[in-house]
Amino acid sequence: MADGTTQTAVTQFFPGIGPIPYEGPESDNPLAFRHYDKDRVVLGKTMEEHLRPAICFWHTFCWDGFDIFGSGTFPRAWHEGDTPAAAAAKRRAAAFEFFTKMGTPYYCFHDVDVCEASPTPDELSANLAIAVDDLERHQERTGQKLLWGTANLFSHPRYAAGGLTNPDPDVTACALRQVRDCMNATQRLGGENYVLWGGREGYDTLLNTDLKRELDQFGRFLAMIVEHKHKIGFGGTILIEPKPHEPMYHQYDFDTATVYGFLKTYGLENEVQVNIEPNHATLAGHSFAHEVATANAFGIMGSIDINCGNYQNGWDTDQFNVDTRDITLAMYELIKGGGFKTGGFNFDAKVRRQSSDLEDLFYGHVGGLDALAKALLAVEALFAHDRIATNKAERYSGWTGDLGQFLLDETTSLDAAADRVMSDGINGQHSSGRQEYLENIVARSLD
Ligand SMILES: [Mn+2]
Repeated sequence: MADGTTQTAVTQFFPGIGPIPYEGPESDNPLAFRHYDKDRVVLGKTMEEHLRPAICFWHTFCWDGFDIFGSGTFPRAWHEGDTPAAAAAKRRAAAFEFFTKMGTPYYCFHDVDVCEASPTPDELSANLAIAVDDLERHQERTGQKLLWGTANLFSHPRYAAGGLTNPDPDVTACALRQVRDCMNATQRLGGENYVLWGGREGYDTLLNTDLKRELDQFGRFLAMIVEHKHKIGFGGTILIEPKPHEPMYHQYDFDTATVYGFLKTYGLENEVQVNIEPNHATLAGHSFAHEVATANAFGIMGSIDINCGNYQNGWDTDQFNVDTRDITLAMYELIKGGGFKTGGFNFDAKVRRQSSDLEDLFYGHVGGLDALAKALLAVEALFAHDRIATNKAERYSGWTGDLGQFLLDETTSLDAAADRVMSDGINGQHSSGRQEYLENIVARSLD
């Protein structure tokens, strides 16, 4: 296969594995969906329309299983090629074969995932342009769509101290060029969002870091990126992905609330939303549902990188999330908030290093998508008699009454509020939060 050409054989990389069918909850076929029936209508939309599932390039098609203690464990045909460019073309072809067999509608990529290693900015621009031509052909051939693209501003050694927050403007200029090229590529491929994950936008020690300057420069360059979006007429949503630490000791996009404060400070809260990741929520000491509810509260709920971490040590292990109860709690908040608009569930998840068979890639994604579908069905069941909402309405009902309205009135002073205690004979009686009752309702929705 020549460089940059489109793979024509349909089953070169995953021989013997056909399209993944929906077989229903009684099926014990490990290569079939038990809950994800993409055309099934749930709460007014199909499962596919609610979940908008996407598969990522990096974990499944770029990573060869290496970790800091050992080399790659995955023998993949698409990691080999006569030239690096030929291997990159194989990687793209293998990815689209996988996407098609999974029957999912979207994919996601970093610029460096889809082309060969490119040491200089000029080489990356040229190689990305060839890759984008090929991605466009694969999209036309398969009907796959791009959920989002992103520039990798953390792997190249020049980004050791960050991209947009680097102390050296030479490095930041390289980062801005990568973002410009990757946003233009995302627009050309019909991408519905553009993501910024600031993995190295942060610091290891304040002894060498001017924190205020770095935050101001992050705000300045994010505004520049937003301006470019409008200049080229890119209709997608710009997303920031919160993460508290790793690889840096402290990262500026700590969690959704921190990102909102940052956006508000630099006047970008109506231009940028968040791409939430459950594993990053865990690292920040939050639950997945907390991050979704917080994003809804601030009006910046954009998209989700679905995965989970290791519950014993909290590491960012990017595992496939099959914890239907945890997902249901977040899905309830997501659907209550109106669900995705341009976002979706991107499987930012990887099989374990010992899971080296081609089938393991399918098992991971099938289980992950079935867990999302089961959670969506659980939310449908919860909504049928929404006792969670009824309980909340009762719990807060005092605020619609006389005292609640009096306290909330902007003309009410602290003295006047305090005096109501004596004049009304109030003693602040506690009433039950009914947590166990509510947890049982969620548990039963999963029966
Ligand atoms: Mn992660």
